[in-house]
Amino acid sequence: MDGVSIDSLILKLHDVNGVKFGEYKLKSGLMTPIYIDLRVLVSHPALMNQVASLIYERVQEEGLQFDSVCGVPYTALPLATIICSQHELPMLIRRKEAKDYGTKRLVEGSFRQGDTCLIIEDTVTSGTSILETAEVLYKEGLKVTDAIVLMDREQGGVEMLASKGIKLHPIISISQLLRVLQAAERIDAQTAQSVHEFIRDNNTFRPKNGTDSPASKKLCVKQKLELSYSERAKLPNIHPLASKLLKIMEEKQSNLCVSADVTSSEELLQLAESLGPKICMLKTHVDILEDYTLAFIQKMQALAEKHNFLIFEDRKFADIGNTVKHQYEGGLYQISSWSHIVNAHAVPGPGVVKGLSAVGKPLARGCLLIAQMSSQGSLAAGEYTKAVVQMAEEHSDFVIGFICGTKLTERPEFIHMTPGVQMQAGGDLLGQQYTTPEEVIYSKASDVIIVGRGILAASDRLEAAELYRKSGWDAYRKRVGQSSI
Ligand code: 5BU
Repeated sequence: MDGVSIDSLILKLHDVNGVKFGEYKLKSGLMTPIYIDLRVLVSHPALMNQVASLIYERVQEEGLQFDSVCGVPYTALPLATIICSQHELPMLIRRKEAKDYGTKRLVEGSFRQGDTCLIIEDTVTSGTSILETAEVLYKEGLKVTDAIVLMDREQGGVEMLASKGIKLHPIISISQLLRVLQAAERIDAQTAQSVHEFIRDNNTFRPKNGTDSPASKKLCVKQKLELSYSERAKLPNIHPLASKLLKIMEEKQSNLCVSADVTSSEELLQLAESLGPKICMLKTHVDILEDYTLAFIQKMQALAEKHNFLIFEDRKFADIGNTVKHQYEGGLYQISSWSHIVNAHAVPGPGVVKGLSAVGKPLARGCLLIAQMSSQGSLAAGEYTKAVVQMAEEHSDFVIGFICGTKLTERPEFIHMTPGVQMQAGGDLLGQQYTTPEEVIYSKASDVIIVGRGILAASDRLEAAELYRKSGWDAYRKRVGQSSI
């Protein structure tokens, strides 16, 4: 499925009023700035066919195995019918209410106990409609492992269904929809922003921070409401590099990134060789090295391969797009040629991401936006941080996450990485502030701890790295409910 056909579909859905902006009241009484109503599709047969083809392409891309297909009544019912008819697939119909005569069946069609049924839906908010349909199918002895949805409002449906064992495959995300409509000047930046904010503030899956009682927090953990690193690695919209990182983390049981702030390349290579097995990522400040050479960086890349970690050059780009493009690609260090991940300040506006992306995207690199800093008095806070999150959402084809102190978005595709970590909370004399691995990963729900002097200043660096790895990993397991609390 290519981006062009999705983009054109989004514009057509907007043309036929399938997507509307304004003030709309939801069933729940909540006012929403975006209303998606795909019931209108039945009046547009060409569009209907296009949607059906995209859904079927997705089925093939994912290599889904199933015995029958069921559309969630009513909007997805004709979509399922078209797909099943065109590809000669058996279909099931779920009745909304059992008829009061005859067989009283809730599911029409032939099936065997233990058969797998694929669910198709037009729009997902919380995922409840899909779950309701799945529950009716379960009662009939059917299995449901996957569901495909045309439009995901990104309000927690993917996560909720995953927690119930159903993998949801969205075709269009609301962020993508907003991006395309804004690029085509169908909506302005302010409208896009208000929708982003609404979506962010109305996640149906997890109680909002601060409003949940300790008891409900505990319940969340117990019910394993949070996706594991490996589940997130498989999310349909995830950036390949974020997916790779999450897989490494799970495989090596490590959410530790060592900040290798040393000035000799020999020492850096020694660190990479000895700590390599303990870490998911090695962070560098290449410009503090006194003896940088091409041969050194090649050895570094070989060590990253050997020990399966990613390299993150903490370059903090912060200039106009055209300049950062040169800084990233050229000069003495040619960062883009060896660093899997770089970071950037959002201060210059989206141009900085566009400039970096022009170089990094073709190389399958990724970028972290600095949404918060660990240093005392940092100005990266409040509204600024929110704007950074929005910038990331609008460039999720290159931005894979954030440098931050706490989890900033419920979108599980984004990686949160936190510096300023030591076993003892505290700070240094130049404004650095430290938090513990447990606090960062468990309480603040970040994903990766970045540790420099906590390890570098230890008499036994390997032993210290293992301590941080274990502490970060235990906190993660506790968070996702893989260990007792
Ligand atoms: P420390 O020795 O663990 O304090 O090193 C922290 C590293 O993370 C160091 O390389 C900093 O440049 C880097 N860092 C940080 O400390 N705080 C931030 O907000 C950002 C980066 Br962004």
